[in-house]
Amino acid sequence: MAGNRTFTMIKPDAVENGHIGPILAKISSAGFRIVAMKFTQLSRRDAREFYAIHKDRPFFNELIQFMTRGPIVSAILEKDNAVEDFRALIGSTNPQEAAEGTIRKLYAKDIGENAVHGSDSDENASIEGAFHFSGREIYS
Ligand code: 3AN
Repeated sequence: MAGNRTFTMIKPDAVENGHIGPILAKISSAGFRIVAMKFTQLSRRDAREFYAIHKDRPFFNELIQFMTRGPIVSAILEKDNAVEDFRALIGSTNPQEAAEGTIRKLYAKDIGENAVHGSDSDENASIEGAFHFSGREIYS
């Protein structure tokens, strides 16, 4: 059975461009409940650990530079079928391929600066949520 939580970040580009409010409104009106949230900034060490799976990809350094250049909003979201439904709400990694009305279509510039993160599996949602939040920061 699909899990009911996912993890997201509103990335530095979207924060810089004043899109926190509109993105949270889309998330809320799509039926997700926020169970943890913080405004924070990733250190280089945090970002390298969070994105360790991409460490051999050619865009890794660019990704770390981007994700640490300013503040982000990180959150854990709850909804039935959360991971899949949230991936649908944000759209394809490359905003040019994202469906109309998706968060990336509306707010992302390109495949690197793509406004939001969404976990790609229940297992990663759990790992990523625990990376950003301690137990007492998560509403239960
Ligand atoms: P998603 O965020 O849609 O799950 P992943 O996991 O393939 O996509 O990539 C993680 C992050 O790495 C992306 N959100 C994006 O910021 C960055 N990224 C992915 N592909 C590229 C690329 N070709 N060039 C630059 N950055 C990339």
